[in-house]
Amino acid sequence: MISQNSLTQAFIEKEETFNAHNYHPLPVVIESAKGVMMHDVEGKDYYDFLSAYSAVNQGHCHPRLVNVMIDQLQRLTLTSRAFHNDRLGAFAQYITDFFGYDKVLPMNTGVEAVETALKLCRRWAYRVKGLADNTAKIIVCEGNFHGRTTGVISFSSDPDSFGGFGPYMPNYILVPYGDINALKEALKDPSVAGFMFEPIQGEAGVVVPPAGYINAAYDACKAANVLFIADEVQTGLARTGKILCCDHFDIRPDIVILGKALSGGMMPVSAVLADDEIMLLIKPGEHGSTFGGNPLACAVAMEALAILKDEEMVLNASIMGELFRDEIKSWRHPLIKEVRGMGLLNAIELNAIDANTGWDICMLMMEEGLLAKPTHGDKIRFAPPLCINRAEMLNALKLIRKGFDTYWDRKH
Ligand code: IF1
Repeated sequence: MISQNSLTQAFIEKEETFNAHNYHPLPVVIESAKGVMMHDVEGKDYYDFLSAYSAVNQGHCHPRLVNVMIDQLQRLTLTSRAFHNDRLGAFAQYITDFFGYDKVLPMNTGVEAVETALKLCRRWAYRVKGLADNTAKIIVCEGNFHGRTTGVISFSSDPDSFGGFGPYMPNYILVPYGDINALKEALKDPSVAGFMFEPIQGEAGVVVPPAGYINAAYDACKAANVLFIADEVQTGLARTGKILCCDHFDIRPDIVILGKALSGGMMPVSAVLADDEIMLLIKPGEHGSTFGGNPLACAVAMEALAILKDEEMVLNASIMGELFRDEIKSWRHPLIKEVRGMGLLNAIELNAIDANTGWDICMLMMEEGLLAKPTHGDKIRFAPPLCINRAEMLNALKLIRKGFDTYWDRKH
């Protein structure tokens, strides 16, 4: 008889022996998943309240995505962009119509799409705004997370992201997130070409900007002839109760960055959306990637977008998110300082007892059968797949409550 968890330990030890130690995962080994549920190697079930950081909005292994991929896999997966393929045009038409932009530039990971947006912004600065070459500046926000390339960490304010990886890319200006006066001051610099932001800062702990900030920021950028660049890699695709988080503010960004759930968590698919005035500034041979816009990615992305609409995930995210926040507020739990978020992108800010409070509560919720992860110690992010139904949400809330109560009882 294998002892409890020895299977888990064996998998973890193998991973630690042969894989880089660039993460600190919860001690659980997942072997399958479906919808909102994940199953570990010990045969235990868990509610997934991370959704692979909002990459699995449609639910794990959605059958429509599996079927579309199996079909495409047996026909064509990759041509590179050296040749046309029969899926890219259909995808480009579908996604530009879906979001209302002239053009899309498909990439793979979120950070590649972020880098693409930054290159488009600089190209626009020199060819349209008229800045001298190599002078363009881009404003970003403190607490940002836009990915982990050396270019993108150059403007991170998190030492864990940028420490020990210098030297850094110049000409980024950091302003406090949500501070409209600081943004307006930075916009006085005539070399500024763009402002890139997350409509809600995910990694920072689901930081929702003050009321009016996004609209005021948009107006200030337009007045300064500066591009408004929304990184919706995590907040987009119905996660916050709108198809794009910027839709809450009736704002149409100049550039939209998408990733993660664009494939429903099946494979890396990302994209940049913009109108012709910006997108056509990149000419043939000036940007791209081996897998960007590959037929398999195009097929799965069209289906992933269609599922969001067909299964009314925008509405469900809004309704289930409100249920989540209302229930948690009703607890008036001593460990909970605040619950915040939009749609199904939420976080609990803790009245932490020590540096491990977030982790320890996540460990206890894991024992109850729910997986979530702390961010920056005193916040726990809760982001289940957008297919979660009322019964599942109420069950999950019971498990969250048990985790919090057990922690509190052990500390008192
Ligand atoms: C990790 C964080 C979340 C993102 C936004 C671009 C990207 C991300 C708003 C880059 C990626 C992921 C990366 C992953 C964990 C996760 C994360 F904790 F790192 F910060 F979600 F908050 N813009 N976020 O959130 O997309 O290149 O990863 O496809 O690196 O640990 P990517």
